[in-house]
Amino acid sequence: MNLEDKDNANDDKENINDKNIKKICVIGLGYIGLPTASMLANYGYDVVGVDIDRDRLESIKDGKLKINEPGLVTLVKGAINSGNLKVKREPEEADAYIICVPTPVTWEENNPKCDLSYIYSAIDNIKPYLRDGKLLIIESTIPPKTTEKIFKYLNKKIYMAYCPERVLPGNILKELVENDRIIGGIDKKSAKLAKEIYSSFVEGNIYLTNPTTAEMVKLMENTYRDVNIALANEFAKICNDLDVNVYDAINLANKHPRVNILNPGPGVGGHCISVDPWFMVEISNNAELIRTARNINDNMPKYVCDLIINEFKRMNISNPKISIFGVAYKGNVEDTRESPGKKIIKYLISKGFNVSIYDPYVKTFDYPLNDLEDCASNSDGILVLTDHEKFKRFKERDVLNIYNLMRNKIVVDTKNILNHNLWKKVGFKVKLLGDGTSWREK
Ligand code: SAJ
Repeated sequence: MNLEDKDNANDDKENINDKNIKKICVIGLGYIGLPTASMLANYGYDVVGVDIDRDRLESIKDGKLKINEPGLVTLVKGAINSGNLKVKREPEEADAYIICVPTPVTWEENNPKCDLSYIYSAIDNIKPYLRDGKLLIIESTIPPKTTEKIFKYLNKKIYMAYCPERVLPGNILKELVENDRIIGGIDKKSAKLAKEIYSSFVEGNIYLTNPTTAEMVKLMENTYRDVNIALANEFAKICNDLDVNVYDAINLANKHPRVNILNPGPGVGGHCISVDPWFMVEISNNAELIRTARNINDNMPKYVCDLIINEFKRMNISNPKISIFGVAYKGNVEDTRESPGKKIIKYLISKGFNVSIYDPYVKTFDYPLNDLEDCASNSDGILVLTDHEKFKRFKERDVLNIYNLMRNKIVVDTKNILNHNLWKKVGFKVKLLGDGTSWREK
């Protein structure tokens, strides 16, 4: 249903002038809240960014961000220096409030559930300021119907909208401006007020709808990607049993005008795609394909480990040492949240492997990080888990150096990122996830 068709009693509230939104409070200064708050400040709004984490607030004030996102430091510094962005621990009086806090998945007896505790804590924090005519926007990913539930819970004559974030980590600033936005207003006026804010910096189209449709749209986008990746992963497993290279096959299949298969890998990480589809499973008994896809992707780390374990057994390697290349959840980012690497490392250690880790992009991790030489030294195999540009760009002398440091010379590429001909030329046995031929080469 389009909002234009919707007649809602909430429209009868006191009319506020569209230009009355001058001051905005953004709750949660993470990957989404900080760029959004800074962008709004740079576009002339008086913005108060709120976060419970004191260290994060200090780092923002000092311009030394914990988030490594291209262009973000400059954007934040500009916002702070302009005097339009102030960061604080507590919210304050404003015309509009935008909530950008995390919504992780929790498990209750094997059933997924969206943890809304951060949302409700933010809501309770701003409740005293949510007087008649104020605007409340939620950007965090939430299950369908949540906006309506919160509106009822607040029981106030406010304007409210759901406007899901849609940006890709690594390209946030560009996508924040260029992507289309969906705004689900609790009524027409709410949607229009929210649109007024976003249209200050968004160059894409802004579509208005109701909150439940907007919530569904967000989950559908990420679920579409998760299911597509699960399909690619299943194709990779099938190709592993055949003499077919899954990348050649996907490439050719994608020549069809209506086919667009994504790429396989060691699993799906990050805080979005690997989490959000569970909210569909939570709210509906009909989410069978979605549940299966999630399970396929969640089982990829185990599948990859079993490939390595079997290969090492076949090679009679005792006291194996494996070198993990890449623990970020995806290429060219330092973010390791929900990274498949974590599961893989844990599993291989439990199977008696000595594991060393190299990731030139990651600064802090759950396990010790090594430099390239230490990681490769006396190793029996390299397991590439992330499609970092740096891995693609290894020169012959780098590969030779790695070769000379290692005990056994096998490399398993789960992202099809290495220059295989180069690694083979140097003397490595190269195994590719999704290419059965490579696993049968002795
Ligand atoms: N991956 C594959 N195969 C692929 C593509 C990705 O295995 O072909 C893996 C990646 O390695 C990674 C995971 O999937 O582990 C997720 O990466 P991603 O690049 O697909 O997505 P995110 O999590 O970085 O960002 C996504 C984006 N969603 C969509 O493209 C539908 C982004 O636009 C959203 O704003 C973001 O989630 C979010 O916050 O929801």
